[in-house]
Amino acid sequence: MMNLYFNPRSRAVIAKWMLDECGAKYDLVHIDLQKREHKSPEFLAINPAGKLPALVDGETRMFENAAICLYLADKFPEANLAPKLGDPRRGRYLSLMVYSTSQLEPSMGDFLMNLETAPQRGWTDFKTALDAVERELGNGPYLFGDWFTAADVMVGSMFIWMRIQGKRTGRPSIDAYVDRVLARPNGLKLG
Ligand SMILES: N[C@@H](CCC(=O)N[C@@H](CS)C(=O)NCC(=O)O)C(=O)O
Repeated sequence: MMNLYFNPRSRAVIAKWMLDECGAKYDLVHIDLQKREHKSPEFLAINPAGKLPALVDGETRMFENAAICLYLADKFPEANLAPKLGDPRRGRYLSLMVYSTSQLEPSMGDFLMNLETAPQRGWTDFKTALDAVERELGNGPYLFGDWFTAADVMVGSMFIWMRIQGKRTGRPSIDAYVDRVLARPNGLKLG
């Protein structure tokens, strides 16, 4: 059985959403952030960054949502959430997975905290990130057309995070996309 180290008020909800999309069986290990259980030596042995989520699957330990989602999509091929090895769409899929956390997440963080994004950073300003997502989404409904993939879990959850903070992007195609991913039966819920 897999263990997801979890707190409902953390980004661990992203990995949980992915597990549910996969139809995986797993146990939640509740981490009390107030008690700083995520900084304990036991937890740091799983995730040296001391952040949620973390996933343990037998001998495999994982941290970072993007890595966890990539791992789960490959572990549950029957859920059909990722282009397989050799599929030409795989490159764009891997790029979007990494982009979601390396550029979209920090640029959104800058925006939400009213920080300027210096061009020397490894990510763009949020307006440029929105342009990029709009372009990749095209007419949708998902990032790979009709096909819902793990890339929608990662990219979608970033915008759901923004909704939870009470903010919308103001880009009609992205806001409609967020409504769509929020409507998934196994998906994240606001509030
Ligand atoms: N990029 C990481 C972000 C993880 C992260 O920032 N987790 C936050 C919760 S939302 C955390 O554990 N914060 C507690 C802390 O840093 O003390 C991921 O996607 O896994």
